[in-house]
Amino acid sequence: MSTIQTQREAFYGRADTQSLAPLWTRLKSLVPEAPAPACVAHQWRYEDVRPYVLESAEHISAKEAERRVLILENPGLQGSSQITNSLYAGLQLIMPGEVAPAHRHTQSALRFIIEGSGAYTAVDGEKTLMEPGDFVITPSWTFHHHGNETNAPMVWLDGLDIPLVALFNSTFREDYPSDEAPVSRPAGDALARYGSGLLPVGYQSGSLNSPVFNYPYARTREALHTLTRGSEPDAHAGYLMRYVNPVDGGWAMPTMATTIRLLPKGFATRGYRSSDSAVFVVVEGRGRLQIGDERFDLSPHDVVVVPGWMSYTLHANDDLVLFSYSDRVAQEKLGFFREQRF
Ligand code: 1HN
Repeated sequence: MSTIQTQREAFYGRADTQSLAPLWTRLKSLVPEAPAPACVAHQWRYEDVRPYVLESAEHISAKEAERRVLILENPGLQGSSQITNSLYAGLQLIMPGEVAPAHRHTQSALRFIIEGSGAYTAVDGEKTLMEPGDFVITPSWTFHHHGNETNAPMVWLDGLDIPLVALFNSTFREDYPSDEAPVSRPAGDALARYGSGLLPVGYQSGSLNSPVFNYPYARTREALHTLTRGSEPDAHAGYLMRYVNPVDGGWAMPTMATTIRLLPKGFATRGYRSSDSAVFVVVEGRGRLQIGDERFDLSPHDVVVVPGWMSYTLHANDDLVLFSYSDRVAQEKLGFFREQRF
């Protein structure tokens, strides 16, 4: 080693004793020219993971587990419980007769229903029955529990902002004193009151979240198919819609941006990239997702993570419906969000 380098190394060693470190050896990796996410593109084929999700019921009850979930951990972020740098994902199973006990936490959660019919989640005093394709939100610090009074297992994808909350060290949690928190309003109340193109006169929301907490797929699907008759799909996205807070027109949740899109059979998108890493769930249909040089063949209920700032294209073999969530809403508020169309 040259004298200069030897002297520098010695200096760094002495500086380290004072908890000091040189920026100049790290600057380019601390501040790269463009995002270099540690998260990698990855697919969980539902056909492959479903047996594991169902087997988890042989090993633990929902009550003992509190939440019986297999985490979808990004292979580039092993040991982190993260699917992207800022988000968590898992597949949760609730068997007939089970209750997942009530608790609350500062993390916001979303559910995207994969399989089963009619199990419920209770959020902040209202139950909703869940059907495949429904998008359900659990706002930060609201008590919630889940139950399955049907005779079939129910599986959904959980998306939470755990890494974001951890970054700010603002995690709090509290268990409800009994398994079930009280339910004070009839099922469907929030959807009728806030999600029917109506709002109570004088309504003032004190929340950062949409007051609609279940966006039923029956309505979403009808909307997607109806709008295909009135316009051409966007070249980079297909018929892409976002879940909206009807009170202010913003995203449904403050940290996680959620969308649903339809690509008509035979349609292919042009390349697109954005600074938010996104988690996609195949709702209906088959197709292809090309991320960089990797190609993923999509089937219903598959989950795929697309790292931020990697260009991707989609191709629909059938009418293809995709749900997605990302931290776009947080990036927009902080002024970080960027996108590029090819
Ligand atoms: C949670 O509360 C749920 O309520 C799911 O279903 C997954 C992962 C970590 C922390 C809390 C749920 C969770 C979670």
